[in-house]
Amino acid sequence: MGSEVSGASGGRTLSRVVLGFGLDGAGATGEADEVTVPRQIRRMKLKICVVGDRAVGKTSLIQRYVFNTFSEAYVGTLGAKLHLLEFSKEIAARQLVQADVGLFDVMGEHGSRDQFRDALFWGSHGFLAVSDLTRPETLDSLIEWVNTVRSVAGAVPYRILLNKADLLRWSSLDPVTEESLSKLFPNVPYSLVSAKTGAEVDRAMTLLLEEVVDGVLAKSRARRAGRLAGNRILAFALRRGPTGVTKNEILLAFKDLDHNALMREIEDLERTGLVSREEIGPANFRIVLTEEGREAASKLNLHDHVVEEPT
Ligand SMILES: Nc1nc2c(ncn2[C@@H]2O[C@H](COP(=O)(O)OP(=O)(O)O)[C@@H](O)[C@H]2O)c(=O)[nH]1
Ligand SMILES: [Mg+2]
Repeated sequence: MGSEVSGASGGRTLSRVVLGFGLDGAGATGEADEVTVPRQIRRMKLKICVVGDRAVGKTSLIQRYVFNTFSEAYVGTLGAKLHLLEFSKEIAARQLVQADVGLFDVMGEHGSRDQFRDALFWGSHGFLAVSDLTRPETLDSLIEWVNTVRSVAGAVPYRILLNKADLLRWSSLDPVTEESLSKLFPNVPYSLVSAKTGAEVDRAMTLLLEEVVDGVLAKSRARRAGRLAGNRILAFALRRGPTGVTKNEILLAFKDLDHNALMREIEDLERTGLVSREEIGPANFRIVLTEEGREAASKLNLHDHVVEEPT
């Protein structure tokens, strides 16, 4: 199946900052004192797919978003086409997220979707599910697209785009579409868009990307918290020496942490050979640092990981 890449390597740089942080702009005015310098830049790479039946307007929406153009001609997409762009979001005072976004324009055939689902959707961080407002059946079949992408990529965020809003007689949704939406996609955000006029296209994409970025940040926060918990357990066990610590003591000492996450951390410490575990009674165990664990624990900066001993 065909696959094309457009982007910096294609001669034309498709660099696009959607939510401008103002670095370039401020620099260009020469007003150095107005330049806001981010204290921290967090980079990430995101894969976003655009899915939906043939001719709903996936390619047109991407063309509108990336190049700000539109064509009436229908040229079916072969395989998948990749566009590279940039997205920035200020997440806190002087904290900037800079995402390299790979936007995948996926061919709308059900056959290729099902045959190449893993290759197409693996690693997606989010997706746009597009239907054609003038063909209600394209909204009904969207549920299959959603299920297919999520079966490969997991429960990633997505947004429904109801395209060709310019062809609607009224500016709001008809009751039938509204009912399908709430039945098939309860609580899923959606936008009425038009690739032809450009209405709402930028906003819809920005909202999805913001949700995706927030999700990625939340995941990495959880991972960091997990690592920290692992370190705290190591530090705790180091102080105990050969006596080790029991599960119940750990649970008492780390009341602020989620029980399951704590158990996962202990399992990881055991799997990586840092602690050895001995069952004591039906629902309790004791962990003792291995030599490797002692070495790892003594390298930790224990002042950063103060543990409240149970009293
Ligand atoms: N009136 C109108 N036509 C559209 C719109 N978006 C796409 N089209 C037309 O619908 C046809 C299919 O669009 P395309 O982007 O190729 O669909 P894809 O198969 O989903 O990629 C083309 O003839 C487009 O010009 C829109 O917002 N309004
Ligand atoms: Mg297409």
